[in-house]
Amino acid sequence: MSDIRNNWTLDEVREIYNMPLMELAFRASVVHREHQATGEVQVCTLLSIKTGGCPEDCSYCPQSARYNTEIDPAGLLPLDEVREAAQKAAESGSTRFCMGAAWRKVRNNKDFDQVLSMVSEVNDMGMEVCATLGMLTPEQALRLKEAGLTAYNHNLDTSENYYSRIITTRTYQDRLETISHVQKAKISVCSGGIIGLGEAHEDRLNMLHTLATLPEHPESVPVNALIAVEGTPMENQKRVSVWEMMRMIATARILMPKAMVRLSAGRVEMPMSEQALCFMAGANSIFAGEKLLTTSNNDIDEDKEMFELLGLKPRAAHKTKESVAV
Ligand code: SAM
Ligand code: DTB
Ligand code: SF4
Repeated sequence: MSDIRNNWTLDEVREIYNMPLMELAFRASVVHREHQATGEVQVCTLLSIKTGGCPEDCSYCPQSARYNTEIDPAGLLPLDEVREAAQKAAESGSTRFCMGAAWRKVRNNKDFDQVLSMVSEVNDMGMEVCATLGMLTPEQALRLKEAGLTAYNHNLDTSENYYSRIITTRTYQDRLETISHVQKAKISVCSGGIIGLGEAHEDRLNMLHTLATLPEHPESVPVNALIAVEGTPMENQKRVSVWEMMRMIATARILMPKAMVRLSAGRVEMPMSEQALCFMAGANSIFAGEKLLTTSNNDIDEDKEMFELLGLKPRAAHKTKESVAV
């Protein structure tokens, strides 16, 4: 049985990442069998609870106020709409509901109180609850935990070296600090990145090295392929290939055997055969539902058909007793 290690060296990560692809995928598959329920895929649904108008300059993001994209900025959604969306997601088989806000950081105001109510309502429905709201203080992380938050998404996005080429309004260290606050509050960390931003292979493997040497591995690792949105500085980037996605997913699986590795943004562009290759390489989670945050996602019926065809089944919600409402 392969060990869970937090002391991977960069050389080891590089060696794994650069293996011949078929060998890499096979090894990842072996690790997957040892540590995960094969055939089970976690199905998550996203909802943008506050859209657009973000002060940050993340060059991939259609929600940054600095770029001219087709997003209509909108304030925080009312609780009713969130409840309805979560109900619908649960009915269609999702077990994790993830709420995203286009904020730089959380502020202690009425909006945050309302987000806490959203978290607690979704938790009461028996779903795993995730949020992605930007930077958090240790106290805010504790309040989210108390409200029943299962996981917090905060992506590293790329390597420390390449970070300032993509985002200038915050640092890698800011990102790592929020992740640490989340871990200290005993909330599961969801953290991964995006490929296709013009980064080198060395940046990709450096990011995976950072994730795999955190004090605790993230509970989930989303691997996003850039969605090149018109109006953003990344609009002309070339689409990443399935081979690049497989390499990221398989390396993440080997480095972090217990993590849910999520085939995230970019899935909408992939035929079933390409998605199957990603599952074989160790992916075991997806975002389902009409939309990601602002961009369109795979058709729900096609996803159902794919699960049947590949013999996959949705994973049940995994919740600790104390976070399940009675
Ligand atoms: N504002 C918060 C933050 O940045 O942490 C939460 C929302 S933000 C939209 C969440 C994540 O979505 C980003 O970290 C990034 O990884 C991903 N994302 C945003 N735009 C994307 C795009 N065009 N293609 C792929 N992933 C994207
Ligand atoms: C993640 O890693 N990918 C999701 C979720 N975490 C928040 C977001 C993808 C966003 C894609 C662009 C959009 O729909 O706006
Ligand atoms: Fe804002 Fe998050 Fe988009 Fe960056 S990724 S612009 S912080 S919403």
